[in-house]
Amino acid sequence: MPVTMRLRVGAAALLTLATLAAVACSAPAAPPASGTAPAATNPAPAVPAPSASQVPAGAPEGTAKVEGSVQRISVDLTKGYYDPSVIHAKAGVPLEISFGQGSGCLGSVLIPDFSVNQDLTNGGAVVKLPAMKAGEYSFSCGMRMVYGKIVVQ
Ligand SMILES: [Cu+2]
Repeated sequence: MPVTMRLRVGAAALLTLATLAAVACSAPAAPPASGTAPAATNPAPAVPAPSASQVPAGAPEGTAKVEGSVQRISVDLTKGYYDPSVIHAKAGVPLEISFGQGSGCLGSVLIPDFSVNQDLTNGGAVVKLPAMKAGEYSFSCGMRMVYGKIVVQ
């Protein structure tokens, strides 16, 4: 019996830690149980739209520049999000994205469709993607908290 007790206490402590971690990660979680909502950094829109692509509306956009047989674009991370967050690119042309230095939350970038998991903490990195078909390809920070997408046309 005492073992069971200890396990229960341990599980409760883990749950508390998980809750704290979720709050620290700032992703909008379950609505607060009681009336007073915690102060949010950004006032949340009245109707949050959970969509496949989690790039916020009005996020900065940019278009990759075709240079010979590749297209290139630079993405700045110094503001705590991807600038641009929406990258417009041409189908059928390899794309090189030059991600700037990232730290903390933005210390790595994931592009699941191309199995990219790139560290950005040593001055950033150039991620080379193959020629793509038309479509949308999302990318995010390592914790999947900050999102961007590549829109290929
Ligand atoms: Cu993150």
